[in-house]
Amino acid sequence: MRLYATQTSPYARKVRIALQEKAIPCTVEWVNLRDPDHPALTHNPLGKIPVLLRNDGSAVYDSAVIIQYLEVLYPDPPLLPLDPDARLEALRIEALAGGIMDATVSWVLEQRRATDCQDPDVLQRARGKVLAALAVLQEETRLWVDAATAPVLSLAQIATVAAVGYVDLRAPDCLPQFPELMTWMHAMRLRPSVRDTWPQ
Ligand SMILES: N[C@@H](CCC(=O)N[C@@H](CS)C(=O)NCC(=O)O)C(=O)O
Repeated sequence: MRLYATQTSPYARKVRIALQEKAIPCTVEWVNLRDPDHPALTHNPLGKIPVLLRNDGSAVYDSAVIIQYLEVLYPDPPLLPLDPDARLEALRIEALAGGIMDATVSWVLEQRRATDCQDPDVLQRARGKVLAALAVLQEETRLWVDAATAPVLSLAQIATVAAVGYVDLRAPDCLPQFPELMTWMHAMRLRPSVRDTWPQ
């Protein structure tokens, strides 16, 4: 299998951590999203990464679908609980973390516009979403004190690491008001799958 990714994409990082946690062999190919002919475009008409290319040549996207595919193909060790309520809860946290990624990307794109073209409402709304969702994730991490040394990370934890890591990269001033979340993230750096995928 081959994964098209960039080193900073939080969506791709979620998949990269899952691959490493499950010890699934996969070649990672870095993509330059500014290249109008980048290879992921051949497989995903939206031109977005991550894209997982299966050995039969078919493609799987987006990150949530790729994780579900990996979970079916390699059920051991599981990233999701079997209990329906616990499973739903994990998927909710994955969606919340995905929302942080989306809102941070919107904030970054708006910031990159010329100052006089930036819409303060867009900036404020995006930042408000990030802060509100980080507060919820901080509550979740209180239950995950042993995650750094657990046998395997859960999908909820993986998605949290990817989302908070991306905020740390792009909007680090959002984080100091969440000291427990930052402490948890710091501890998670001990884990090879987290350390090896740290955005550069
Ligand atoms: N919902 C998608 C989002 C993927 C996404 O937006 N990826 C960004 C990189 S961080 C991308 O490929 N952007 C290029 C583009 O939109 O053309 C997922 O979870 O995979």
